Amino acid sequence: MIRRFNSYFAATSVVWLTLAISSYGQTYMIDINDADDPITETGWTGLDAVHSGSGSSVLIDGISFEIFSADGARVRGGSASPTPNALTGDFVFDDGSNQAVGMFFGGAGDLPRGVWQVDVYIFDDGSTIENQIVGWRKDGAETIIGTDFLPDATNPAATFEFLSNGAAAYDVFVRENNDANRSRLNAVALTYVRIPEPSSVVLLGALAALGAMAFRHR
Ligand SMILES: [Ca+2]
Ligand SMILES: [Ca+2]
Ligand SMILES: [Ca+2]
Ligand SMILES: [Ca+2]
Repeated sequence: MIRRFNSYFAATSVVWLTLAISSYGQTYMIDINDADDPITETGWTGLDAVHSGSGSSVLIDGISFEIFSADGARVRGGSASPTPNALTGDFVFDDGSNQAVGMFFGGAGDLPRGVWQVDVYIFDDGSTIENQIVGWRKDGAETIIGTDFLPDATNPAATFEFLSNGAAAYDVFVRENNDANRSRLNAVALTYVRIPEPSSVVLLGALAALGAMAFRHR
């Protein structure tokens, strides 16, 4: 009876680990473009956002990465010579006091359980945008990472991690925090960086069960 339980436990644990490990290192690199004049950075997936309005999206691995609360999208310098480059030269924006722009990481349960790293690109070569609030939401509940992230022409303006429980809906947002009243979101990289903590328990259990099976088969 115990042996049967161990075999079952090992088999299910190995399946679970395979699923977890297959997701490990997965990166979604999304370059937000202006749909009227799109240019996508090499190696990135383009999200062509409407020039005026909100709600544009791109579907990857069944996850809909969707822009929310944007006034629209712009490309500085045009697609032929975006400034400063094809990644941060284009963006979605929302102007006005306390306005925010963000990106949904799919709907409820779409983002696999685990620790995810988010790289947020914020820049506008055509206007002064100053410091920004950056945060993420779980089913609409905000967690603020910081309130004074500065725009950066080439590197992520903010990088942070959050834990997905595999059931809720998650998103990232950028909100203006200065007198310029301008929020910008140029690109987002989302990377599965760690197997969830409980997996170490599962792993030990699987190894113990496999060890028992090996011992039994000698
Ligand atoms: Ca972009
Ligand atoms: Ca682009
Ligand atoms: Ca607005
Ligand atoms: Ca303001």
